[in-house]
Amino acid sequence: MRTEQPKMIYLKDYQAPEYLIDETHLTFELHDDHTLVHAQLVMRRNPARGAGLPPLVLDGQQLELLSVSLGDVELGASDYQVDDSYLTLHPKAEAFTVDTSVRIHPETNTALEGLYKSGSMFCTQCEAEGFRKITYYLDRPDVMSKFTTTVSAEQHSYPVLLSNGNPIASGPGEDGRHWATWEDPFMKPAYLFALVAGDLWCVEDTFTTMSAREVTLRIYVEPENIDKCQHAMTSLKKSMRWDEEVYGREYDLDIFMIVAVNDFNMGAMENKGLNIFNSSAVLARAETATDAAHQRVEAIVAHEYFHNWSGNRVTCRDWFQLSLKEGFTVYRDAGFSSDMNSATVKRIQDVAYLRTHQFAEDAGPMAHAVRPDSFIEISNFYTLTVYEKGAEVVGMIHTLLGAEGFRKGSDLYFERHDGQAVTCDDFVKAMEDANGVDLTQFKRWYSQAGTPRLQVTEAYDAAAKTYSLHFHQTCPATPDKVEKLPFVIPVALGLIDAHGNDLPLRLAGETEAVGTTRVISVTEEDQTFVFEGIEAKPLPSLLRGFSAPVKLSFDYDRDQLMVLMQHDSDGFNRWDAGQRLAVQCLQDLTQQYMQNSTMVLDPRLITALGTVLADHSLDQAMVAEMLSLPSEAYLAELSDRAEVDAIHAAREFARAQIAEHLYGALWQRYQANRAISRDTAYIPEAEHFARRALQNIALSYLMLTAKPEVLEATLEQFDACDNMTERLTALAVLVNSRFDAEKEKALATFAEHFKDNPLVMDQWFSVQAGSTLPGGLARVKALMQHPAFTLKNPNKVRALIGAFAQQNLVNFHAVDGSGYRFLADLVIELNALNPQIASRQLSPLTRWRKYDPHRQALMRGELERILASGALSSDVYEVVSKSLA
Ligand code: B3K
Ligand code: ZN
Repeated sequence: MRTEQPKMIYLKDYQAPEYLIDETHLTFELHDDHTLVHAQLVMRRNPARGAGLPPLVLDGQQLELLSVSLGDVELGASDYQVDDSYLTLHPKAEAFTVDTSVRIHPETNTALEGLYKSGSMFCTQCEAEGFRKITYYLDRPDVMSKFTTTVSAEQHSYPVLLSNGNPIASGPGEDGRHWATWEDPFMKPAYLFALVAGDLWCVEDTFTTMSAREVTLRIYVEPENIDKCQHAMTSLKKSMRWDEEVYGREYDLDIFMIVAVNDFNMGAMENKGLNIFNSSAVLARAETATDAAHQRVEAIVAHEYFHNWSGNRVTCRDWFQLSLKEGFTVYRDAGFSSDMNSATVKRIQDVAYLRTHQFAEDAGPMAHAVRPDSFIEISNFYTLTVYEKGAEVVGMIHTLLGAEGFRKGSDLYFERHDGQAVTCDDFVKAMEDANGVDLTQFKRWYSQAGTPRLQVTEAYDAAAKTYSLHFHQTCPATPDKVEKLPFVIPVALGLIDAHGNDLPLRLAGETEAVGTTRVISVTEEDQTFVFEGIEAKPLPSLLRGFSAPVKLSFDYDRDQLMVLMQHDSDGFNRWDAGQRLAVQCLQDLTQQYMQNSTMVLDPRLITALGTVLADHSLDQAMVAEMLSLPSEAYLAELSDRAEVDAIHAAREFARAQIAEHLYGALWQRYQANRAISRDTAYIPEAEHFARRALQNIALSYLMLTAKPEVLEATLEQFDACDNMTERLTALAVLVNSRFDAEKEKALATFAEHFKDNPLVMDQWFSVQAGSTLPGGLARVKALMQHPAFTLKNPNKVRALIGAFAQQNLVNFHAVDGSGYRFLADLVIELNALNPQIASRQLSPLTRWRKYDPHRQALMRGELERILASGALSSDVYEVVSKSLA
């Protein structure tokens, strides 16, 4: 906990380090009640900082300093200064060694940062600034060093001792102990350091790289999970091949290891050669993990693997550049997932997520640029903006340069900066230099926060046969800046004729038409593009594939949206037209609810969805996506004032109407797909995901009718299926129904069967936390008393508290403020246990300005209560204080 007001750190204050650490030699002595860490740092003055020998200020927190030497001389207390955060030494020569010994307490570390224990195993999490909780160091990403690590521990409890790089020696020690030494030949910053010790089993495989080197692959897990590693291993091998084929990137060590741990603050961590994963991002098999979980494992394994180049070989100069590695790596993993599964469906899911959550972040008090200018606590900046919007920015560069140009740029980037710690500007510069283009204006995407709005209007001149599209761009003010300069917005578009066909596109000044999808760059506040040779007024299909992260508006009427839904040659825009139609219809219903008038759903939505459902030529995953109405959270994001009760009532009314009117078609597709599922062994592949996706969304609609035959089908699916995808949907459908006896029975059977599998119990908690039936908070509070629940495990917190506060809007926003009070109490408790998790859970309260005055006052009151609650971590302090500002 901080003792003084945390201070803001600014990008503009960046300075290269005063000293460098060429070599880092670490020795860990792990014990049950403490750990001793000895560090020998081979250091020198950074020549780039000029002459003189300023004080050497090493970062260090929560360390008990036992001894410190400079060269061969052990220092006395008057030779150095030490406080809560730093150890200051006074070097006498350009080059020298520093030796420190410290005692730390991983066994009581509940923040899960630095060295800590997850169950019986030791593990580390150092990014961003966790290494300073292990030893005194220059804990900043531009200090890169060659690491050698020796770990010693009691042999029986910790037979496996791992660190980065290659194993070079090991042997027995005294008193039943043993040791192992690892050497990492690649220079790396401290945030990529890792250590693991435990009683672990592993699944082993090999991969032959493009230059015919054989790499050993190992996935380490606790013995009971050894049967759940195959999917991750397959995903790893696919990722390694894909990165060679698509980016020309080869793996560089002789061994690549993944370790699964149960207590982890996020998804996974790309430590060099030794990735540490949340077990939820590794373990997957049919019986225990859903299709979504399988796809998440594949994507995260790929993401962390891809960091070996985008992040490790080329790393960040400072933490303001975080998107350099994260935005780019998300872009890379999305490309991989698109190639492994349905590209359109992947794009739809990513955009739905971005528009719902990142757009909300961009419109809230924590809004920041992809490359922020300042922060108090860097852990708070592992955000949707840095990751997902950052990936969109890289994607726009790809759109502007084309696939070949982009690859030239990425090749140059990796080659030019291998072994360096660089900036987002360096990334863009490589793209510019490889393609001879100027991206100066484009770079505003890195420095300006907020989601741009793009208003499009049309004009058709029948006599001249010209069709003009006018673009007007604006960007709302964000806490950091009011006035924004125009962005470069690549808009992929097409024009559709009366028969639903794409027209060839010829822009004014061109002699012939080029293609039917064109990317135009909107670079000014107001800009018009004229298409020639257009025989009749067309229907525009705008922002195909969501070519830029903007809010595009065009005055489509509902009939036009129905045409786009059926005929747009761009799959993404077909889906998006359906979403726009649904949003319009749901907004009508919301208004009707608020005015206390009878709700009437526009029959065109039902007709449109009926057409989709009847189209057997469409990818079934696409049908499932098109049948999914925009989420309550997205509808809330779209409105100036989020009327949660009205939004919920409107959406539930529409769902019930759809279920009633399309009952026959839904039932037919449900039964056909369930029959195939019944006869087919589970396979985690796209076509099977698609079948189950449609089957499951059909079932969730059907259950709204509460017909006995649907109940029977749900129970059959729950009991007889062989996989978690079908079982969990059946459970969720029951939990959201009024069949109380069946619901309780299913919940009990499920919990009894899976009580020893924490990841499955997480899903059991989530399904209940997400139920929008009345009484949500009481259910969540009761579940917190369940023996499988603990606030110390981040997955449990996310599964129960996160699902409730972030997905169960009607219950969380209960008008008496009970949901807010509950969350604030938890944040105060978590603040002392695990600041990163506390700060993440806060985010629903930060959006208080979106609600009615009564709720605003309640939410603000809770934020003020947190602020006044005593010693806050910098994580929680930053989010609360910025939200109240
Ligand atoms: N680089 C890590 C994130 C670390 C978060 C630290 N608070 C995982 C990833 O993005 O791959
Ligand atoms: Zn990452």
